[in-house]
Amino acid sequence: MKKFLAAVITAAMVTVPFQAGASNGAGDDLQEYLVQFNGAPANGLLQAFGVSEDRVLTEFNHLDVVNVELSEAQARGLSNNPHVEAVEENAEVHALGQTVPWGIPHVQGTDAQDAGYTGAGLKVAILDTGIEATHEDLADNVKGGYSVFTDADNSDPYYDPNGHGTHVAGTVAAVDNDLGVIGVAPEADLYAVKVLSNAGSGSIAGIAEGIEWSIDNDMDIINMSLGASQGSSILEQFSNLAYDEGLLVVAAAGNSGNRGGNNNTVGYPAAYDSVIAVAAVDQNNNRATFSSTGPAVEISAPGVNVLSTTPGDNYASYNGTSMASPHVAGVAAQVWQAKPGLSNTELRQLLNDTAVNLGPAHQYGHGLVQSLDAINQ
Ligand SMILES: [Ca+2]
Ligand SMILES: [Ca+2]
Repeated sequence: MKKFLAAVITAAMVTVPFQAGASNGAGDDLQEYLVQFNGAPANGLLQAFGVSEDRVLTEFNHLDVVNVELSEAQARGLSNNPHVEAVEENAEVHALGQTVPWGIPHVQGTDAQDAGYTGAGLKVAILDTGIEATHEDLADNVKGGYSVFTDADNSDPYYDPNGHGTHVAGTVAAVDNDLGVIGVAPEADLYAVKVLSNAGSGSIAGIAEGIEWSIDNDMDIINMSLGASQGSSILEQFSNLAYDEGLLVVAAAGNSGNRGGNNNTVGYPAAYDSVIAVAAVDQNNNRATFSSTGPAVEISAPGVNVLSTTPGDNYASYNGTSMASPHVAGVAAQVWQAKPGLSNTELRQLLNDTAVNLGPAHQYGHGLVQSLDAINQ
């Protein structure tokens, strides 16, 4: 006990000259610090440093810690005192904030955003299971929608219990805010065109109807993260029609690839000439083993561990060429915003020309889509 007292007195004595130098008056900038003591009575020690009681904002019970306003000199002095365990600035803590999914910078989406290209003014139709339009990270960008279904469970394009369409939409245009994720083109307009039921299935007629709606409602880009292994001449004609009308039509290549990457499995509508078939790569630019291959593969984008929006204000990572296709749709929105004079065929050519070659064309097409390189070309 005696030793303890002596120590405190020493501390107090050390402080005196220090106090003289550092004015405690109004001119001193005070800042909040968390100070942890190692057994010495906090009040006595603080007083010794010229810190009055009213500057103690919080005294904690479970740890010997106070939150206190100090000048920088006082903080320094306390931190050198043997009875003080720690002196830390009471730093501001923010909500965890927005996560940038790896695929967004991977396609230079972030670089293009930094250059001012956010997809603003571009209309992207998401032909899918719908979009949860109330989602906290999508609501600002969902501008319209349509369902090809008439039954009660599926007639609302903004109801997406399946989650597939909501996930795809987030990769295109999740909002740039302080929560959730961010899309490639965070200011593009999203349209929920529900052509797949809550169970995730649809028909040629439904997709055709969704394409027709997209043409009639002046969409710029159609994303179809869907496909069938069998073609349909009617579906091809509708795809061609959209392309002839000036829309850019992007679709998932399919998830029927094999380990060797040597089969011919690109699905429809992706395989049609009028539609861009998008293959999936991982973070190391390796083809996802599920990614369909064949001469129809046109371009590649991230499709493994893709974090995006899911119903219920949630977020999850999915795999699939379904996740790759919206990266290309988002890049297309950015590039088209930068170069509004391009036709859809010119835009498509530019995306292919500026993609980074990744390997065999039947696996990667022209390679990894790159937004800023296309913009700067
Ligand atoms: Ca966000
Ligand atoms: Ca094609």
